[in-house]
Amino acid sequence: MPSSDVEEFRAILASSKNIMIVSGAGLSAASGIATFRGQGGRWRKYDAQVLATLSAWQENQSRVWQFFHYRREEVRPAKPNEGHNILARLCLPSLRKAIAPNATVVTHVTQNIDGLSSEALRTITAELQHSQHSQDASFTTTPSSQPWPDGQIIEMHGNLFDVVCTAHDCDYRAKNMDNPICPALGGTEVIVAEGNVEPVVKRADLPHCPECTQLLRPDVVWFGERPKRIQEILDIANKVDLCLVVGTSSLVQPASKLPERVRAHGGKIAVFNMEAANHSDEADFLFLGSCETELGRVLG
Ligand code: BJW
Ligand code: ZN
Repeated sequence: MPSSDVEEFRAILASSKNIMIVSGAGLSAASGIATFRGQGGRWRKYDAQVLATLSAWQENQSRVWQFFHYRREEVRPAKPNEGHNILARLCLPSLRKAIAPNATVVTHVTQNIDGLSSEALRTITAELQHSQHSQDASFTTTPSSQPWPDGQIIEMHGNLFDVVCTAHDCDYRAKNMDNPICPALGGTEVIVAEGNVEPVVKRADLPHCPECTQLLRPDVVWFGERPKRIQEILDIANKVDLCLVVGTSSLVQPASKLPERVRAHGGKIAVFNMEAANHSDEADFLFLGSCETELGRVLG
């Protein structure tokens, strides 16, 4: 049975050299973002899981773009919560010294596409730079471009504000913060569309590539697609001696398999979740409760 002994956990944390955090939608719940499988895991009459597929996209690009436009507008005003902030502090050497003095690398692999973990890290780093803590001052967070060990946050399922061209012979990919992303989607986020009545946005009015004019899609990872930087993530998991699994149902591969990989070479697993989730009985530690409060209580 997993332990919930805080002192025992802190001793493991203090001796760990390589630490990995694997987070999911529960981490952003306190920021007002709906989880995938909990209450709010539906949009209009659709299951979010069904819309996060290539076949949903192929069947109805207007609907899938409206879903992602809705989620961009949900996330836009959201702010990182205490859970994001605590994990960001764990990623920064000068701020983790007291609790993880032996850690040389802490990598946060998030399944979330809301960008809030990166925002927390950026904000705390800027505060550090401002107060001239030179040890961390060279740290920058350009999330998806930095190789390990410097890129401490990996958004393995992409980011809501990234777009990619769907043309096979075009490699256009960009950050897009436009509000709305195109005029035709503006306002569709407030339409509930009961029954079969839903707005149809013509293909020509959806976001298009500025380089080749083909359709753009959100640069997120749908079922059946290869997660971002997956080889790098697997290499990290092969080396870490402590893995914190935070706010994820651990139902989606390959994220759900990362703890198993850590355990295979003797690494420890600590789960932080509102309730016992998939695989949590195999963990070394289980801290039940909301992660924004439990992370603070347990990590100190
Ligand atoms: C709190 C809390 C609080 C709440 N505090 N806790 C059979 C057929 C077809 C495919 C497969 C198959 N079997 C396996 C597969 C593979 C498939 C898969 O796993 N499917 C399963 C569902 C069966 N996986 C894939 O296809 C992946 N790709 C892949 O495997 O490629 C092959 C490959 C592997 C390795 C190397 C190379 C190649 C891709 C998966 C992509 C997932 N995409 C989505 C959508 C992203 C875009 C979008 O958001 O729209 O990602 S699906 C969705 O699930 C989203 C999430 O990131 C992901 C995980 O969800 P998460 O974060 O765990 O959220 P919830 O809602 O499930 O859980 C929230 C948890 O928080 C709960 O436990 C709560 O209790 C808790 N909680 N409040 C603490 N305050
Ligand atoms: Zn293009």
